[in-house]
Amino acid sequence: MSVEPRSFEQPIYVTRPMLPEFAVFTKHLEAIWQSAILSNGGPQHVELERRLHGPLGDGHIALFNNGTNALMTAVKALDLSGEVITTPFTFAATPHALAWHGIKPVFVDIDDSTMTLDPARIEAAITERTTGIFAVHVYGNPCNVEAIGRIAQARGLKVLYDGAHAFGTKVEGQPIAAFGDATMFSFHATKLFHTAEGGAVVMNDLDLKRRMELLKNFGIADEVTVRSVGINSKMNEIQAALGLCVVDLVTAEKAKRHEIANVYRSRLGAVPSITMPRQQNPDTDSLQYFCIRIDRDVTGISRDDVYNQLKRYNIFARRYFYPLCSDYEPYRNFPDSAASNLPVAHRVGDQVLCLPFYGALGTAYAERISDIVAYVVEHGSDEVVHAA
Ligand code: T4K
Repeated sequence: MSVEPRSFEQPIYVTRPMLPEFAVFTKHLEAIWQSAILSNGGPQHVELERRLHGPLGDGHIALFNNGTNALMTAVKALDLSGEVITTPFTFAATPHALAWHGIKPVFVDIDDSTMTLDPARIEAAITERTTGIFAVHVYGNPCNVEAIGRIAQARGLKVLYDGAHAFGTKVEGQPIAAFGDATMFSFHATKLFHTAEGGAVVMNDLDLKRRMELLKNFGIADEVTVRSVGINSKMNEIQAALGLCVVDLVTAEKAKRHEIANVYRSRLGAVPSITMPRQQNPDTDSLQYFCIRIDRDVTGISRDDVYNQLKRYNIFARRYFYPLCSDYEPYRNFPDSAASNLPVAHRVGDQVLCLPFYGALGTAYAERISDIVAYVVEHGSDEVVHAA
């Protein structure tokens, strides 16, 4: 392509939250106002928990005020301690949920195709202090749950999954939360399904669910009994009400995202140096992000060149997840954080670029974005002269 595409007049972000009709939301608000129940497991909370069994499966669901508190509560409820094996290719919340409890995250390299924890490298990282495996379904790509489950069982380890991006993901017909001891889902505004801020943990063990409920409410068992050192990480009624409105929109949103993915796929699939994510199926994948990879070795154009040039066209793509968590200040001096221990994660972290991906973007904008990405890759890091 030799004619330079036009810039966008307005900034285009990596995502925009799905919002229900305002009147639909205010109907729920009216009910909340009438009841004067604003938190602590009120009717909206109860109803949302019930509705989420559809996308999240039959496990026990505990709702939270955000995904990070959900993870921190799960780490405590699972009684993890010492060292826990995890991935460096994730959001800060993953290792922080361990370190906050004084647990050492042990970073293990990822698989190049799924970008999730590589089971072949887990065994070598297990020590007598290891109590669990904490893997992430990155972008909603399922981890190798069978292999991780086998290792955990053989070595007596707990398995916690960070499924922040995996709302509705299925593996061989089973909801992703069927695997491991517990799975966290984030309901942040940037997620496919959201409650502005929020999250959930899904688990199969009823005792674990009871512990989670206790811990998220100060450890209070009843008016006169505080059983454990808990925190306050409860989802409130306004969050739950928003969730009840948004959950009805998810299927249509996924269909729109699928069309956008097809546009990106068809327009960018043949661009040298760009690798597409695997084809996603709206029935079994979350369609949370559309993340391409740009291999500098092919054309000399780096991911950062493209990322920076896109901003000049008013496109704010994101480098999820760069830098790696193992390079963050609290973790970078760990022996396992050495780049030589994490070569795949470093390569992937240097290549990924999440393109704008949300239903309201529309296919016409996705076409324009694709043309700009292709143009930028073709013209490299040269100073691009912008059309008005
Ligand atoms: N584990 C993993 C693997 C995660 O990815 C995350 C969160 C967590 C755990 C923790 O879950 P939570 O505690 O957050 O529930 C965002 C989100 O804040 C974060 O939830 C998410 N992962 C992470 C991948 O992305 P930022 O710093 O990139 O977000 P921000 O504010 O730059 O938003 C990105 C774009 O989205 C903006 O440019 C515009 C748009 N946006 C954002 C918000 C908040 C909107 O249009 N409306 C909005 O309200 O972290």
